[in-house]
Amino acid sequence: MEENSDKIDKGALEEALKTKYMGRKIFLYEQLDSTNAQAKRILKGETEEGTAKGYNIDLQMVPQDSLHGVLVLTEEQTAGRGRLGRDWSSPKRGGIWMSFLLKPSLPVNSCPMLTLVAAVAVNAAIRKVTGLESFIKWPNDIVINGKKVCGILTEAMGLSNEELNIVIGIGINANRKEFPEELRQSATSLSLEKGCNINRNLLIAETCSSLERYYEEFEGQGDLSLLKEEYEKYLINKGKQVRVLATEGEYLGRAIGINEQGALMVEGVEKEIHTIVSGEVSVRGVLGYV
Ligand code: BTX
Repeated sequence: MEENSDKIDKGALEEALKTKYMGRKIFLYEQLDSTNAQAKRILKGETEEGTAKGYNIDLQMVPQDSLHGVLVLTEEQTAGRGRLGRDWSSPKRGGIWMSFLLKPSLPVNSCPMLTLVAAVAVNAAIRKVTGLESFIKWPNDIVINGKKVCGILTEAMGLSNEELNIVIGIGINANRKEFPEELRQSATSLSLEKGCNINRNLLIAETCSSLERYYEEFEGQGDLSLLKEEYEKYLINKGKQVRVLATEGEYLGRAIGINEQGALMVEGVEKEIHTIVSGEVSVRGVLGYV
């Protein structure tokens, strides 16, 4: 494993890529507000307005039909976003802040499942490239030793099935060594866990491969039935007591797995089964984050 890969390098990345379309067109920037926001601008053909600071290696208008699999990458985000308007800390270098643009042949209501597809894919890529024992915290986090190493934000654009576009934003704390005070208890990085820097170019390329593979399984099936086993194998919550934080209140239960649509199944104190749909609620461990 390379000790000191301090820059995302488009050449190295392309050399390592083994995909048909995922990440085959790369937009790489020194700094952006948010790769999800930039992916949407690319989709709308607004990129030449210069909203992104820094350099852009491959800035050209892209025909709409070739946008499937486009990868937007940056070394730093000034306004990285999490779910529900939360912030995502994305300092310069050290991280992998990226978004994939997809034009799925699936109905709009299947979009939330893509977050789980991406989680399986990133988890597999992290395990393969680093050898670290990462797990999935439902629905969208990758954790190592109980701390968050990656978050995923999936957004849909276009209201009809024909116009549907998806942006999958993935933030991985790769080689960063420090976190702001408020994240120290809950966040970690691959390099802190591994004890050495990891090769970000290899991890990005491997994420492209694994996302393409799992995405095709998902698209062929239209739900998560082919990925459920793999997702549950690495689901850190599985079999554990969880606290479900819903708008109507908080309750305890035991996470038993997911269904084919990606909802978390939680068994309540009276053995009743709750089907928890992502976006509506948060799930925590009884004593802490996982
Ligand atoms: P989330 O809403 O599940 O998690 C956001 C929460 O995670 C924050 O409120 C904070 O507590 C914590 N947090 C913030 N930054 C970090 C970090 N770097 N590491 C660990 N914990 C953190 C998760 O949302 C979805 C994040 C997606 C980020 C990617 S980066 C590329 C793309 N562009 C963009 O703007 N967002 C996505």
